[in-house]
Amino acid sequence: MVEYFTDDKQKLDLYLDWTKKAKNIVITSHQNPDGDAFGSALGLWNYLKQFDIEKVTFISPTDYADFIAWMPGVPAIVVYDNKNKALANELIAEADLIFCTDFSSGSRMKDMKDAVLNSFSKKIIIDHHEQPESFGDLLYWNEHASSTCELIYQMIVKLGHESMIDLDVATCLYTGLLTDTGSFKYPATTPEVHNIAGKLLAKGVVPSSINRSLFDQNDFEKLQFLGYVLSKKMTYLPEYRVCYTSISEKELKKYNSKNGDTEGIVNYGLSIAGSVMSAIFIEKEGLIKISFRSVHDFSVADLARDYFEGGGHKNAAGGRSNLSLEETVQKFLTLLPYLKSQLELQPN
Ligand SMILES: [Mn+2]
Repeated sequence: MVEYFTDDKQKLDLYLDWTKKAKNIVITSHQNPDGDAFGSALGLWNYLKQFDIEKVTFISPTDYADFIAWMPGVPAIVVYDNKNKALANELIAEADLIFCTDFSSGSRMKDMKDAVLNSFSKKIIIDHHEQPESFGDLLYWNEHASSTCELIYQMIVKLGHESMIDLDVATCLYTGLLTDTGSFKYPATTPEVHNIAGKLLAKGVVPSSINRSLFDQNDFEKLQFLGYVLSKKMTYLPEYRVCYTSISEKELKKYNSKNGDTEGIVNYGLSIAGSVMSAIFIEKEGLIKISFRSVHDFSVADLARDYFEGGGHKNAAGGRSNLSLEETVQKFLTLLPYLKSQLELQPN
């Protein structure tokens, strides 16, 4: 099932045919949405709105953080929470087409998973994560793409719909390109990525305002929390070139930390000269959520998959653990001697 249909005219036509015939389309993305999750889902939503389709709804499996709450189309989002669950289930059950963007593993839809997987609707997955599951009818996938937004942009252009990329669509797609490439610095930042970004700027996107909306919306408390974490909670092990951070639920409460406030902290660990891998362990609702980042050829996707029930990309992955926070960190530390030779091998 692993294939691109980017290059398959027949499948692209099939996709367009399904879209045009659909009366009720549901778009969904992954839990704890990031810039690319919202960028791709809302980019698609703003694009599909221009077709003659009765209903197009973006249902987010979980609530979203403030840093993406300004994006075009956000007020129309249905969040799959207790209040909206019944309505969302009805929309999903009635849908004739469901798009899943920026994920390809059912579990990333959290509580919404069963409703989507059990729906008789056709399902199209658009994604760039490694090792996709095959729960969809069409998979528009490329693990080398910088972002799902890049894939959506290419899909729209291949269909000859470039003129339907209005400022709202462009704003959404630019947001995903920007955030998933770490502001155009990760290895997936190809000439094509900059080409697309340029095309989106020509549609009227203003990078300075998108950057400010995304990255300069901290409240003072959040910065103080960051200061606490960096000074008291982060450990660097030069012998392994590894940085790790752990945050307990108690600490999150003490600093009144909101959903999304811990986003990006893991990247500080990679900013240390010589560092190859950074990990953050966060205790939340009795579970330990883990984010990994790495540079060069050291794959945190393998590490997450093999030991922490997760996965992702080579240089950015996530996982989880049912052990306590201390036990999870211990488990991670006991793995390091086995990873040492690979970590040492990486250039500076
Ligand atoms: Mn993505």
